[in-house]
Amino acid sequence: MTIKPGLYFITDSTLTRKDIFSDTLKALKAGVKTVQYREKDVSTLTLYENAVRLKELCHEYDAKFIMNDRIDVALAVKADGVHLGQDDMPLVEAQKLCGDKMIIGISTHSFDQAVEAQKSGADYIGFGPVFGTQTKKNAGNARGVEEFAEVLENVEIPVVAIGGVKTTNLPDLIEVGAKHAAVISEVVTAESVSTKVKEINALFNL
Ligand code: TZP
Ligand code: MG
Repeated sequence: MTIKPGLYFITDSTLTRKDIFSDTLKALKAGVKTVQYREKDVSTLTLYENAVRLKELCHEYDAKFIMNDRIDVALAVKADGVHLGQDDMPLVEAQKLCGDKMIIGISTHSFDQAVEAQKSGADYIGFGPVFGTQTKKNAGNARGVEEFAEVLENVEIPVVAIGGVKTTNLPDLIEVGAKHAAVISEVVTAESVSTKVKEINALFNL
């Protein structure tokens, strides 16, 4: 089980013009099929309660709900998946905890990490930052389109481009074969979340 092509929407409660629920609903109505709940500075109780609400919304629109960082919250709310960084729970332990029904995505920041994550059984990977971004603290150097293309050529599982992706540079990624992109600021700061989501998915011919 893995994720569908197109925009992989990630919530951001600090950048949103309104709130994560309103953004998620608009993104779902505009056709998004994967939503990640990413939240860094709230209590576990708030994370859990928000995750319950977001998962319900996603399932109303036949979309997958992915919990960022926290396997415990993902399991508690029966999320469709969990997304783990290089410093989160090791993939092999996550697989034991989550079983084979949950999607496990891994953040990767180099060609070697991408190949390793696939070898270890990730269901998909995030790769980036492909371009410069202010959204993630310490995101590291932009990896560029060339390295992203190399990853696509050598990895069979879905590769989600992330970091500074915008409607203006997404065509460059699609040209080298991108089928998935995760976008935060360009979507949640847009005047219309719905219009932006549709623009992005239209670039993927969706
Ligand atoms: N991981 C790598 S870059 C990034 C994350 C979570 C932030 C992407 O946000 P934006 O606003 O689309 O650049
Ligand atoms: Mg993480």
